[in-house]
Amino acid sequence: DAQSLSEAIRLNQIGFYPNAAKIAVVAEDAQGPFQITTPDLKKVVFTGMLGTSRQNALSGKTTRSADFSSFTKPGTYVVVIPGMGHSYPFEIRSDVYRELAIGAIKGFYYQRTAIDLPEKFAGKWARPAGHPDTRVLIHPSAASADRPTGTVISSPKGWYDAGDYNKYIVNSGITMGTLLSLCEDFPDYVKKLQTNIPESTNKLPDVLDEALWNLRWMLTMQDPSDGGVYHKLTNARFDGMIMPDKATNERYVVAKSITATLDFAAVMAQASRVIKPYKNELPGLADSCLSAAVKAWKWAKANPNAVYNQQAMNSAFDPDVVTGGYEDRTADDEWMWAAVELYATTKDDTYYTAVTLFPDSKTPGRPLPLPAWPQVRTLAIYTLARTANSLTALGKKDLPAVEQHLITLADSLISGANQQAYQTVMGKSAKDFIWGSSAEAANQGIALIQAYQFTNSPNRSQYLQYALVNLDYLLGRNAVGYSFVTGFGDKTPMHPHHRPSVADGIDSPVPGLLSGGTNANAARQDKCPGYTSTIADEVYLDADCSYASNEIAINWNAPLVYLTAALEALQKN
Ligand code: 9MR
Repeated sequence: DAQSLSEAIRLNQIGFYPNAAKIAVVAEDAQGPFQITTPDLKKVVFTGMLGTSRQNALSGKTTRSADFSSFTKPGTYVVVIPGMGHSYPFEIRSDVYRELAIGAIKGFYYQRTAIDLPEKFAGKWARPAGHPDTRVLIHPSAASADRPTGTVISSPKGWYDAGDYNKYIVNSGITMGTLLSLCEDFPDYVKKLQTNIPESTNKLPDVLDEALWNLRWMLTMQDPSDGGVYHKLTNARFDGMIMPDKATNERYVVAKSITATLDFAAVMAQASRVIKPYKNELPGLADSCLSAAVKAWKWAKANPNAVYNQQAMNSAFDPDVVTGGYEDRTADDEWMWAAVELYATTKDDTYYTAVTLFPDSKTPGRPLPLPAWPQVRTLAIYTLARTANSLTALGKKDLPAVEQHLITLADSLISGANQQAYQTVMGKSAKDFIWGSSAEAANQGIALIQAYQFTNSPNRSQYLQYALVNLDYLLGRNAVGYSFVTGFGDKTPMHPHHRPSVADGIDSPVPGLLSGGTNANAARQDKCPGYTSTIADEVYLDADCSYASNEIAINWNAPLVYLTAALEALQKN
């Protein structure tokens, strides 16, 4: 009855902008009228009819939507379907995702290594520092004349990658690229996002301060003698589910790799541009970043075949290292990204001509791939678009191709989205539901925002609308009914695969972290007992052993930060 909560009514559990599309999707067969009421169900403020049915291409199940877009009055409400029940509450408000944007940035603070998180900043999730990383061993795979096996180096700061306690350059690369891009694309808006961190009182936007915590770690991962960058800083094997300060196993840096070194070059080159305005606050840092980037590029030129191969490494060296591999045998995309960032920062054409961007022989006639840790070529295209006005003639002549790439990608994303069971861009294909699918949804949203910002497509306004729709997906309008962000919404992950959240003895997990989300292959990959469905868009389990569907990771949180903050920056009410 109308008095009880119905989990079949799926909607964005945070809410909607007053003038935005507002849709709830009913995941059970239902028809007839629906209402919007106050949370106490006493006052009906809007009445509508459920729409025509849609069939879920992945499960065959029927959905119908309750469209209340024309209701614009700010307030807190629920959707009621007579005879079925009511939804979780949601808000209509002009800056309705502001707290989420701040919370998602703050998520990175909770991932910091090597610093106490006092109550003043961390609230009930206060904890002592873990992993100072001031005594890190050179693993035999990383030995050089200057730094033989067993040499002790200091490589402090940075964020924990995910639910584990290691630090990986490749994954830091795309994460930093995404956060720095937010700072570059919305420089004024990011200043308004105060996250209550130790650096909040300085002149930098908090999200940039947060990114610098990891940037300073990344700088220590470059071998000063040759410019190569170690693939990761890690334990030999994963820690147990214990607090960071209790995890004191030996740490190593392992082999330098081509992907780590090129991702590092891209990040340092972009960072150099982004922090340039803060000369007084960060004396010399922009120059240091650029020279680190150039040095890394030179190493890459001399070592193009240095792919990271953990199995080969383990058969040659001891101890075996069995933590996250971030292995990627093709570096053509990392070359593109590094080349474009170096070119955009230095305006030196030789970086631009070092790679072939147009035509991109790997994606002829196809939409560009969404950014992900092993696939960064599209980050190069975004940067050409965002720096279009300051490029040399050589880059400028390719801007029509850049625009066309962005439009082709965006059009392919919005095509058919309205027919999808949840009317989202996310989930049109079972292929969306990979490990870390929540980041796919967020990166689809970012792609749409890039096309909205940097093209003249007649579909621009739809791009922005559909970016918002993917936030609806992330916050509850999906086949499992979860808002995938810890602490944001009513039905949220309570048991993420996240060591501090498991070990801290506090019921609520650390907030502002994006669960990897639905993953068609999760049951096979993590063998956590309890999965209840094998349908691609339903394989999700809120249990801490379900690391293939319910871990958190910095490369997933970063696109959540970008999407949420960019939507807030762009809203016009
Ligand atoms: O995000 C990574 C995903 O694309 C891979 O399929 C998966 C298995 O290799 O690894 C994921 O990355 C994990 C990393 O290896 C270690 N830290 C946790 C990461 C998130 O699960």
